[in-house]
Amino acid sequence: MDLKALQPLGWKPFFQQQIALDAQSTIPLRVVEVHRSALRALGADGPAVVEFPHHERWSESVTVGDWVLARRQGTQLYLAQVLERQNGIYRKAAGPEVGEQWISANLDSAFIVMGCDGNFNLSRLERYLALVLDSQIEPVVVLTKADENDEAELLRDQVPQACVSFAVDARDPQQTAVLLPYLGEGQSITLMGSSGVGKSTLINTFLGEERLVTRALREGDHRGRHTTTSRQLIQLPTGGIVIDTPGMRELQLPGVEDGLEQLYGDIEALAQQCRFRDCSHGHGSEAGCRVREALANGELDMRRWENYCKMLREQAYHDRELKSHHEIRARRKSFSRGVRQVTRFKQNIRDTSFRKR
Ligand SMILES: Nc1nc2c(ncn2[C@@H]2O[C@H](COP(=O)(O)OP(=O)(O)OP(=O)(O)O)[C@@H](O)[C@H]2O)c(=O)[nH]1
Ligand SMILES: [Mg+2]
Ligand SMILES: [Zn+2]
Repeated sequence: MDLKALQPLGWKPFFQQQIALDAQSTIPLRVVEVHRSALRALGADGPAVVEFPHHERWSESVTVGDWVLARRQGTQLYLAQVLERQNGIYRKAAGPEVGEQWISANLDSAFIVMGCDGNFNLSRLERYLALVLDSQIEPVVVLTKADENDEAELLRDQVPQACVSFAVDARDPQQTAVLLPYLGEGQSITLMGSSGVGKSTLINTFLGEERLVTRALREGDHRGRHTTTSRQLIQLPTGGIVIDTPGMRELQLPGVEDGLEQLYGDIEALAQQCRFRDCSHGHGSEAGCRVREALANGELDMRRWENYCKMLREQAYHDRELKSHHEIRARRKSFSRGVRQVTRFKQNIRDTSFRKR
């Protein structure tokens, strides 16, 4: 098996370790697109179609960017195994379904794409950041349509300091060249963001051709219409591997406590400094509450604080929803951090939201 030939597709020692020495009969492939009964994939010998064995519902356990092992039977390839993911992004399943839905797997970075044309929203950006940081993937904030807003750089100034960010015209290869360091050989990237922000446009610019369908200008701001309808992995001339995704109308967060901790560590520290032991740091908190003090003197931004509280409440709701459906599973990460310490403050916020319902 020529595993070197897989490196441009993002093959790493992490996957290598999972292959048994006697696995000569299976073929490693990277998932490009998942369909109901089969998937499209790329391997050392180019593109391939891999069928799902008919008695199993594979389409739920495999996602774009996964590495799989396939077995040849006659002229067909059949899925034999999905290799453990190094990381992945998933979200709370949309609609009445309870659970989590994988979006993409095995990534080096995630481009969070927002348009400077009115799509830019800091609270939504923080939701995406919490999700991406939680997955231990490097977030890269890409503000598109910089050509439509003279103050694009001012929007960029609002992006949390710790994140790299760029403001570009997604159609202009000279401007998008700043993103090339993320698109080198074997590097995997996903693009996420609302519909119409220019995710597919960016990929076309990287490709140097109009390969992906983008929203026609005459359709204007057609709300609710997604131009890209399914997730797909694409190899770039620069050697990078990008996953295009359909725009999300609403990002429902799964469990992202690690991500929140990374994004709002300063707030959690402030809350811990509060001298009142059972403080909820809410509007009615006693004078002397450390968080209220920071909000009053401008040390802490009210919008950011409220967005953080909102996400914490969602975490509590999501946990209970999963529990009530007996669906709490071991978190599907290879780097489980064990039982996390829940601060008294977080517990308070949870208790408050319990009472509300
Ligand atoms: N002026 C300008 N237009 C842009 C830019 N980026 C994208 N567009 C336009 O915005 C529209 C939407 O772009 P798409 O690439 O289809 O958006 P998308 O994010 O892939 O949308 P979905 O596939 O629905 O999720 C197209 O008409 C693009 O030409 C930009 O940086 N500047
Ligand atoms: Mg698209
Ligand atoms: Zn307090």
